[in-house]
Amino acid sequence: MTTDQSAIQPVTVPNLGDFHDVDVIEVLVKPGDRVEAGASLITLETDKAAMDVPAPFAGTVRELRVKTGAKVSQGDAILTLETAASPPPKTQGDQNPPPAKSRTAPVEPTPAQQGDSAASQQADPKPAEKSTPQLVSVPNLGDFHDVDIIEVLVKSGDRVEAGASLITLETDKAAMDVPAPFAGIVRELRVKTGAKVSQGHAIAMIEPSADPTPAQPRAPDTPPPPVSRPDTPHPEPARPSRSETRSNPTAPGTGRLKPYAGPAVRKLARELGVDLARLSGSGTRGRILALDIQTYVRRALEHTQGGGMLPEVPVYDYSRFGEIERQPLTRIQKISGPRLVASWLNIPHVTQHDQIDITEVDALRVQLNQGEGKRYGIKLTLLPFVMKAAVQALQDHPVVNASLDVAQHMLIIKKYFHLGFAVDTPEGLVVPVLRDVNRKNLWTLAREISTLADKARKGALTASDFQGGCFTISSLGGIGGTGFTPIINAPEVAILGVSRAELKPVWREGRFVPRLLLPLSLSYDHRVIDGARAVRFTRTLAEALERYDGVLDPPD
Ligand code: CAO
Repeated sequence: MTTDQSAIQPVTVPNLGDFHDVDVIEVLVKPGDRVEAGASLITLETDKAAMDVPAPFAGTVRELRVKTGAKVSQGDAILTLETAASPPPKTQGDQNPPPAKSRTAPVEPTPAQQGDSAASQQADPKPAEKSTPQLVSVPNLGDFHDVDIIEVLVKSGDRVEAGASLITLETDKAAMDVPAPFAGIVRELRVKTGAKVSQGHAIAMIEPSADPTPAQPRAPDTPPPPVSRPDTPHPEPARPSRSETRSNPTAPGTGRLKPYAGPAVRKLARELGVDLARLSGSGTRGRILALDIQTYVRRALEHTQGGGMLPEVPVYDYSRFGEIERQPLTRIQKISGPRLVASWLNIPHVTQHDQIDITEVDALRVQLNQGEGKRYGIKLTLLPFVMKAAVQALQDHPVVNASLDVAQHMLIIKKYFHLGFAVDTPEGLVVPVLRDVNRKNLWTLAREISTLADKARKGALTASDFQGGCFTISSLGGIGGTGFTPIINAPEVAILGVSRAELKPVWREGRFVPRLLLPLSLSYDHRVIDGARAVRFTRTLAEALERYDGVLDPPD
């Protein structure tokens, strides 16, 4: 649907010189996108070069007629552009616009047309003078002057093919390469990274080669197309039109490694401080795409958050010292590893050890197991008792039932009591969450612990089973040990480690008496909890177990 002020124009593939059936490696726009004149629409690639096809005029993309992976030749439909009707689109050589092409497609300048302009700005590669160095200068840059050179891609002595990028220029709107207008050897460089150049500025003296590489995507007898449409009145393409030599692994002719990426991608890399040489491109023939940079940055961040800024632990070839077996980490280990590292590195951990006299409460536990336990078919271990006591301590010390919002300088205190508990599974450690422990009695807790632990060992826990925890208990008492340093299950602020209860002689009223002592290890976030609070917390927990009446109280 068009208004009388607008028209829908087809845009087709321009003259590609000797090339036919060229791969479309990227479609850069979609229906509905508004594009400026000169904005790249698609990227084409031969085995020697990649080039963007620019929008011949500003407009809104209405219908796409190509797909990534398609092969196109001159005249093939790319898309239709709806444009405000009146002004004819600017074309190459806009100072003298060819009237016949003003509004009909193909209206974009062909590479040959573009090259004409470039040729006028650059050396004329006269074969007869191939041994005489020719001056190559900056082509027409449209409205741009004093443009930054952000990269000099060749050095004196380099052999370059026609179309190989010599320098990369960058304005605040676009990045563009200046290609070699002919093949040859760089005899003298006349620019440096950081310099500012305008049209006509000398770039290099290049001695034309006796054996120019013919297979460049350019029209015969013209230099490769300029990198950005020099006469585009508003050269603000998101991805500027350009021609680019393929440069992976080696930029043709330059004899040096140069990442294979377009100027827009290179610009993005520069902005993010990414060294493109470290990336492998996922595009056709290894071309580096913006997505590759995003993925690289994301991984780098994850790595950093996981300790990447620390000196790395070396990995040796251990087989030099004896027989080894390589065992892949389990899925759970792969997930939990970075989280443990994040917690360990981000939280200043302190571990407070204590021991609790559970002689009476354990006797009660045995008694309950022999009575109701048998009737219900449930066996009480110490864990549900510890959970109930932990809730009492959390209620008395709310800062322990909290999470820290570092950015907002806030402590978020939770009024609910969902406790995580570590379960040892063949695949690794998992921490399901038992909800509303304050509202459940010992038997319910024992049953739910058993159900969740079974689920965990079968790998059947769902996402909701892991969510919402306030405080974690890691009980190794069934296995042994006298104390350990549990790692806080961030973003919680404390974790309680429980070791094996042991019968020990305790001095009481002038004599040693045998008492069952349960070792506890509370690791806490020292930004939130100080040592006195931590000891008070474990003391409250101890008293709740020692008095055990509270533990058996009916649920809240
Ligand atoms: N002291 C002495 N005995 C203890 C005890 C303690 N602190 N805790 C448990 N026991 C006893 C139990 O009473 C039970 O005895 P019986 O076999 O005589 O009945 C036995 O040890 C085994 O208990 P359990 O471990 O099966 O049950 P639980 O409720 O104590 O624990 C669960 C359940 C799921 C937490 C536990 O099985 C588990 O997986 N623990 C591992 C946690 C872990 O790996 N933490 C590491 C974190 S840091 O890497």
